[in-house]
Amino acid sequence: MPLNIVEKIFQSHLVYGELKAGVPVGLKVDEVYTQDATGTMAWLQFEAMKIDRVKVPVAVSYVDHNMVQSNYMNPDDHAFLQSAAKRFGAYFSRPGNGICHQVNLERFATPGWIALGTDSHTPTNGGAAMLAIGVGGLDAATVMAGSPFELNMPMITQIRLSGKLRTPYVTAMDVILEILRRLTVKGGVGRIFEYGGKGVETLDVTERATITNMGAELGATTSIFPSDERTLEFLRAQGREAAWIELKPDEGAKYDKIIELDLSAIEPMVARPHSPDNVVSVRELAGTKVDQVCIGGCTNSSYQSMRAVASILKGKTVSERTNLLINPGSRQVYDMIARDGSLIELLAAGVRMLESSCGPCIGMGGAPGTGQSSVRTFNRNFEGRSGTKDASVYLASPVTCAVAAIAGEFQDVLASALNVTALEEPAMYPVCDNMIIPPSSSELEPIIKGPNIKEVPVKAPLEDDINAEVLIKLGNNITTDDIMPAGAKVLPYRSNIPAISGFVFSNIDSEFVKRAEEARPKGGGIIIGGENYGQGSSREHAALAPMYLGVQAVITISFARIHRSNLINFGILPLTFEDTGIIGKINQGDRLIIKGLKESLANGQTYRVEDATGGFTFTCTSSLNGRERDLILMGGLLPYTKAQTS
Ligand code: MIC
Ligand code: SF4
Repeated sequence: MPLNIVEKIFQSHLVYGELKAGVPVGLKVDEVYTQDATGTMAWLQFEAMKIDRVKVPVAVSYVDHNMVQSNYMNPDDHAFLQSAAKRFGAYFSRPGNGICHQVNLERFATPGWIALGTDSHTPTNGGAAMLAIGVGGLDAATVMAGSPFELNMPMITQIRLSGKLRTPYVTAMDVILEILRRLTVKGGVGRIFEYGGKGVETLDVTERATITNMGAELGATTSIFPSDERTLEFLRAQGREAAWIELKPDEGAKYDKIIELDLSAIEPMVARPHSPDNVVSVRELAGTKVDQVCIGGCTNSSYQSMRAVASILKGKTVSERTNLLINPGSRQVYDMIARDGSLIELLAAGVRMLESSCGPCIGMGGAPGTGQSSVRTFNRNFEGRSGTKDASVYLASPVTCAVAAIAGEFQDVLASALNVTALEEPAMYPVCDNMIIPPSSSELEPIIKGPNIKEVPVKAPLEDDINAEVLIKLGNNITTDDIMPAGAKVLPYRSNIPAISGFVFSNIDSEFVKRAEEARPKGGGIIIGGENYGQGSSREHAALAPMYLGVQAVITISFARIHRSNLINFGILPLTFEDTGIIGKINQGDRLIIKGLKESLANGQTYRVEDATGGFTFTCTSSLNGRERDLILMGGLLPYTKAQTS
């Protein structure tokens, strides 16, 4: 049977299951990587499993998010991660070396391999034909401990590219913004996007990586490009030619759906506040004032992008009403713009250069002023994520951003006379891995834990009844940033669940935590959500902290993939409404009673829910597979793994 690329990779890594959409499959994983904001939990959980060394061929621990060192907490986390990497046999990418996805693409991405990363933008590596999936920290820890990775086989959609981008005006960022405009933030749920068609060869690996990076915003499990001559060029330029294999779909390979996209018809696009799918053409925004511009991050940090920006800014000055911040995604890219003189051009134009880290993308510095607008080459513009609640954040390409920075407002990029150096893939990147500490051979390394690093809390096994209060009722597309905010104030508590729990829903409802704490001794709480609940980041804190606050179940219309897994991993029951019409009748503060949970879990997964306050009943369902059912029964993945290994 002819296979597509995704099926080929799944087939060669299959431990159990069948390649049929919706069926659970177990996969052998080649690489696991973590970043600091999610990695401390992952490595604490790995430590709790009492395994000596990681059992995957490659494990890498990156430090890129929590870089502002306003007190001891973030540097303590970095020291912990470095010591854990040494102790357990992982590479350690030191702070300053760059953002995990950019560095992984440069130094580790391998066509045909499977990678898991504790960050939702792990699919960036799909630009180099690696099947790379974002997961929660506990899933990563379990796989590093030797388990296969289990997921329900996604549907595979082909995006068939034709034509050629109108470079330098139109870039890969505009391609993914156009796809988001068409498909929305729910369009990829349960799917993998495989790119194909003649247009593929017109894009180099870093352009492909921009597209697969932001496939995360479609809700997709991952996105992947073929491995071809362009992939070989990239790997050769990174000194990693030996990692190349050709990877193409077989003639006649099947997809559940095919979407046609003509690259030559795409124009410069912008996502408006506060969602990455709120996309319009930049023409429609021409003249809108821009107070801040940020370029870089893990979506648009290639050398080619930085060079294009520098050439637009050369000899000009950033508008006096605008601040321009640049965080190149890796030290390699920084190195290149320093060597070729771009850095001088940027500084001379008035750019504020930041270190190679996530920075303003996650509210670690670079917050806009009150009510200001910020246009960024990043991938998310959720309300409040920039660190400023009433800021208006837009997402656009590096070219659109550079033009806006000079003008102090959006400009019709296609109509501007740009002096852009459009670059081809460099023949050789300056490869230097001195900031990546290789796995040590010592198993006796001490693990360093600062006072802010606390034990991971564990839930008790499932009881037969839930009798809990509706703590909050929410709409559609609630993000994990809404549930568990990030930013310079909250992120340093990522290793301290009791402390970070104090911030759950704090951007939406400052009374939530108080209500949850009051409800905890009285049976705990329930969250009511809408469609695509938990979209966005992979942070398991958005499940772990509510669990710590006594949340027993979340009832929604539908869940985003990673968050659903995280809820199950921490023993919170994910339920969906059978009839969504009932949602209007449920109120915050209502007492919901669900009896006979174990019986329902074993037989049919249908639950009768009594709203004791409203005096009515309704039905919910769950769609847990066998393993997920066991996890819920035992209180989550940690107790489950302990039971299996003891
Ligand atoms: C993000 O972009 O939201 C993050 C911060 O990188 C997260 C991970 C985290 O919350 O630590 C992600 O994308 O998964
Ligand atoms: Fe970092 Fe932003 Fe990329 Fe997340 S999306 S990994 S915060 S640069």
